[in-house]
Amino acid sequence: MFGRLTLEALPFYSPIAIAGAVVTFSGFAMVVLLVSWKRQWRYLWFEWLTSVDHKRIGVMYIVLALVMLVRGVIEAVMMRAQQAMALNSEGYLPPEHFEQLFSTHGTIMIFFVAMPFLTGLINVIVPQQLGARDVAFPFMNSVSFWLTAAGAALVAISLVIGRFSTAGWTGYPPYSGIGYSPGVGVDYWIWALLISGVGSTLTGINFIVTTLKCRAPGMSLMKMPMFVWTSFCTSILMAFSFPALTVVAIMLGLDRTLGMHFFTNDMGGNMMNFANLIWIWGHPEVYILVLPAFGVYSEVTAVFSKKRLFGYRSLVYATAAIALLSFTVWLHHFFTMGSSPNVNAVFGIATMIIAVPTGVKIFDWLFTMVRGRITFHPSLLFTIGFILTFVIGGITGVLMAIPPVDYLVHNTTFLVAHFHNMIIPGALFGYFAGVQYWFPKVFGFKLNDFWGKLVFFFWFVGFYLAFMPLYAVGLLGMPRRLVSYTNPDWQPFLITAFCGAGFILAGLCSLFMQFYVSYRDRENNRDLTGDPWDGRTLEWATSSPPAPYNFARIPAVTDVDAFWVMKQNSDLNSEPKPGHYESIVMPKNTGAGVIIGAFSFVLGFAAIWYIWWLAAVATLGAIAMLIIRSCNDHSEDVISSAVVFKTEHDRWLLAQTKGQPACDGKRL
Ligand code: HEM
Ligand SMILES: [Cu+2]
Repeated sequence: MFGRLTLEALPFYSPIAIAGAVVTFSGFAMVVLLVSWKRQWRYLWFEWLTSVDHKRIGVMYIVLALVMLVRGVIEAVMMRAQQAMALNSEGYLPPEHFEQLFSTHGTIMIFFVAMPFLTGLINVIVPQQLGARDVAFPFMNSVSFWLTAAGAALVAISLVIGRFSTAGWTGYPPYSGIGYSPGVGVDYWIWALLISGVGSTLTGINFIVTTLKCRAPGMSLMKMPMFVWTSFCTSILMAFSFPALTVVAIMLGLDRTLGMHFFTNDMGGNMMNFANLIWIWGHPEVYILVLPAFGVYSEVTAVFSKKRLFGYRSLVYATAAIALLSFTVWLHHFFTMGSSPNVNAVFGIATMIIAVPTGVKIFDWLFTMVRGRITFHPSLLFTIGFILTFVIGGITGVLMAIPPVDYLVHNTTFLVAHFHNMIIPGALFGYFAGVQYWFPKVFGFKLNDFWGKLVFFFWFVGFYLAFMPLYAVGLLGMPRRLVSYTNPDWQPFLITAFCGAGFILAGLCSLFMQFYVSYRDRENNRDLTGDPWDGRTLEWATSSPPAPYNFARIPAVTDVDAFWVMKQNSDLNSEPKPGHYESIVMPKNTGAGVIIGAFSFVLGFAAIWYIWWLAAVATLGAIAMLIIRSCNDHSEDVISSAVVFKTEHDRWLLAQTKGQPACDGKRL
């Protein structure tokens, strides 16, 4: 009846596991209680959970990412604490725990922090930058989000019921096979990736179509803002690479449950098939993470230098080149696994070539700032911090692209330092910059500047303290994923790295403090103009927060910096006139997305525990929901022209009384 699920699954085997379960469970209970106490369930359900508005879905993605980031960073600090004290001793974590920690940390950071974060930013901003009212497939967008959330929920519940994988974030067989990992851990990993991965594939498709089909009149491809370009390339990478992940996860699952032997050494299998498949997804994934951040950096440098972006065309071509090349280098992830020297050399050279378009971009950002009128907004600080730091990571990457060098540092902490050096400045800094930059657009008030600078300071300094020592200790020969060691030379580095992790934790706390302080003072930070930074692209032409339909009238575009040109040429602050507006058709909210997500979660959970009847029920439920939704002919609402006019006029009046020009582009 309950498959493998027995009371044994509860975490009474160790105090640390109990603590983890208690924190997870009480966190969840606290949210439920708080919402009930504030009587916000109706609001939450009707306004947020069932929303198909791209802006709300985007915000929910980012909230999910931040919640998971808290867990990811705490796990990181726990690992650093372990290694700081584990010289000639066991430290405080048993090996099995340490293995779960690096596996969940890696899995969470990639799939449930970075992916939802960038997808959230894309969701909020891309339709507005395109001058569109929503994405091409709003309902599919909601499904994508709830699939991602279902995957995250599986990882979260693995803390309470059963255990997570100990096979690392890439789950290489044979260790992840049923022989070496008979428990449910790897199955949790497989199902979390499967479910959220389908969501990412759908997101990719959605934004490819949105970008190609929903641009405002006049916006040719070469007039799209840089963030749209990088998001577009990211979407293409998502749509083409995530299916490989889905396939490899299914194959590993079949190996484990049906004894298929795709990846075993006997019965005709070969684990190199796994390495190839997972990195055919995995390397493009790296660029899925960084490209949207590159887009943010491009927007931020131009706006806070008060200049046109330098080398727009070269940035577009560089982005496309990076996207294309990212599919041609995957084999550098297994240089040491016995390919011929020629094969290694080819992939080594291919890898180094990616540094060229990346270098082009760095120079474009620098030249944008040269002789600009620079404002050191926190988002620009993150950009500058990124440029300084990312170059170091890039150099170590080119180093490791030389196969003989890779043999030396393979599986050492040098590699750990390298990829954090790429991902933290290259992706996370960009997402933070995006939050600092676009927050007033979404919520209608600005973030506190002082705390924003503090967030940057702690993350920046913390990064150097936490990861530069790992380069050094890696060259001294310390392998990665080590629970304890006997070489006293390593310890000072590891203690420094622990302090760095503490700084980063302080940075994360500062971010939440910044949200709190800014919310508390929101009346003073209010922005009614919709354009607090004197922006250049169309998202600043909407009001803040934007009406559900974004643009009362679809703007006409003549330039890359569409809004900038409009501001030069016309009076955007004139009073809205009745008869100026048409009625607007918008999709209605629907619970179908949440319900499909919930069924997927149940499906995953049931399959992990071999509760096959429940898995069948959940699958049928999800399919039934999809069919019911597809038969719904009343999925749209009409907002009449009178309502649109009233909304616009009220906003205009409010801005007039507050003495702020309502430069919201409604009359474009
Ligand atoms: C916030 C600061 C962070 C710290 C202090 C930190 C620390 C660590 C540590 C100690 C490990 C284990 C290293 C080992 O193999 O010995 C690790 C692994 C890893 N981290 Fe982080 N990390 C941080 C942020 C991130 C971020 C933002 C990402 C990605 C978005 C990330 C992705 C990974 C991955 C993929 C692994 C490999 C997991 C594995 O070995 O399977 N980390 N990190
Ligand atoms: Cu790679």
